[in-house]
Amino acid sequence: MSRRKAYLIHAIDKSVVSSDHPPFPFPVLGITTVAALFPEEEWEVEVVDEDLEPVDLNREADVVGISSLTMNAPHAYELADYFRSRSIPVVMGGLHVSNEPEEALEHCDAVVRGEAEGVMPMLLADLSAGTLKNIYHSPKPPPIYGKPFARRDLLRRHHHRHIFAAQATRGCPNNCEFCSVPLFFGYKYRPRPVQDVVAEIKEVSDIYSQLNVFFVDDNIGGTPRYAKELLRALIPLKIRWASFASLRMSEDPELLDLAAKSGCTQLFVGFESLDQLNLDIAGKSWASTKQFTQHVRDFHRAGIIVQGAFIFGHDDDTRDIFRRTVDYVQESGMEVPVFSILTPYPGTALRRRLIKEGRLLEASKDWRKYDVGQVLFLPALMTPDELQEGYLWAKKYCCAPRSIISRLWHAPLKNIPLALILNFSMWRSKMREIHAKWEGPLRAPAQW
Ligand code: B12
Ligand code: SF4
Repeated sequence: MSRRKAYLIHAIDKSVVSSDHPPFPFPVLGITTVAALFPEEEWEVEVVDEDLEPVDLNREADVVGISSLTMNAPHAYELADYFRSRSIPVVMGGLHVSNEPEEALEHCDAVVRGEAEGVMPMLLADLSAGTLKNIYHSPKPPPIYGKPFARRDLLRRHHHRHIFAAQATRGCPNNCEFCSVPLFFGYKYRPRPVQDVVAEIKEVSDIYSQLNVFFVDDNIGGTPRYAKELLRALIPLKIRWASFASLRMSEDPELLDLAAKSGCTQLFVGFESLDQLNLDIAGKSWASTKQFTQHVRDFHRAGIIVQGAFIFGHDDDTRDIFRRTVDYVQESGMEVPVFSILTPYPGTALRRRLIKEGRLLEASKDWRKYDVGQVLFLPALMTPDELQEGYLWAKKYCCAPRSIISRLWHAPLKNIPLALILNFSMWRSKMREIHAKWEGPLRAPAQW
């Protein structure tokens, strides 16, 4: 019996200028994880990542699956409309459509809300029987152990040249007001068995002399006991790795030591704001701004580069927040600052609050603007223009070669070569965004 064909698309709207994108294609894990849920004996699966190649609109398929983030949703809907007009059933999944299923169903036949693992067998059976339902939703977060592993083999070779994407845990018990992760992946860390993670990495570690792994976990140190077990198991693999971590990770010297020994080079850490009231409003009162510098020092003591994330536009932000944040990151020794504008993503408590307060702007109706670099709501203590310009100014200032050099002056010597590469490799995408949106000067306006 010939196998049926699935055409799976990681939708990217190339007309949207988002920043902070790595200068190489990212080996996406969402759509390749979904691909692995199609039994190989029944399905021939093809994956296309629009970041790298266009969708083949003439492709024959028995089903088209589309994954998209919020900013790519309108484009993903165009693709869905097109394939549907060719009478091919279209299934959509991912964070955006999970929060906006009714909107998505105007363009596709079925929406998978939440993680795909729990519902794909039923969806595929219904598809075969011609009884596809509109919505598939697993009542509980599905188990994430054992095989099948993500079908990375379906991506282009070029995807794997720079980085190997892996995931050890899903979910997050923190409840930051602006974040879409906990509602989607659950309010608890769900770790995969260490042997699964190691087996997956081992499958490729023999091919590359130096494997760079990016753990897409939201907080790699979130469950210290599990994290320590994982990191001990990673040591013999001699990889280099990076991930996201919370400030708390720096308070556990044993964890930091194991991270360094297992090859951790850099961690992306959410500082969010220099203003304690903002952290409290955002549901992050467990973090203390007074400890920020100590956290940076602790990561540095382990030889780990800090990519520090700050969000502008919190309710207690006044016009001086841009200057203060820039001064802080330049002096703190953190190697790579990452700035964004508070963004009311669907499904977040922030969005619900701003709607209740009548503060969403007209621009918020355009999903393409959800690239974390545009003002979509009325800030409390400044105008939307001030927020937009302040964000772009801060970004431009920290991107300037002389700012990079002076910032790294305060960083540990050992971190400098990689830190230079990281700063300059993101430089192009950051400058592209700045030039597309703003032509203001590098000097801060006097009123800041
Ligand atoms: C790795 C990562 C990246 C990578 C790769 C992006 C990608 N789409 O894979 C890079 C660095 C490129 C990136 C960029 C950006 N990112 Co990002 N990223 C992540 C991160 C940390 C992990 C993604 C991941 O691999 N998850 C693991 C996989 C297994 O999960 P998944 O993709 O959701 O897929 C599962 C389900 O959703 C479902 N599913 C998904 N697709 C489909 C399709 C079908 C047909 C079906 C049935 C099911 C299904 O099944 C999968 C298995 O269960 C997430 C945080 C997170 N926890 O998800 C943020 C996240 C996705 N990113 C986010 C943002 C905002 C961005 C940027 C805008 C940031 C910026 N400054 O520019 C850009 C956008 C780039 C673009 N043009 O699209 C937000 C998205 C919010 C939203 N609602 O859109 C997130 C959630 C972070 C956050 N805390 O808010 N990102
Ligand atoms: S921002 Fe990070 S710590 Fe906060 S809820 Fe989202 S994933 Fe968790």
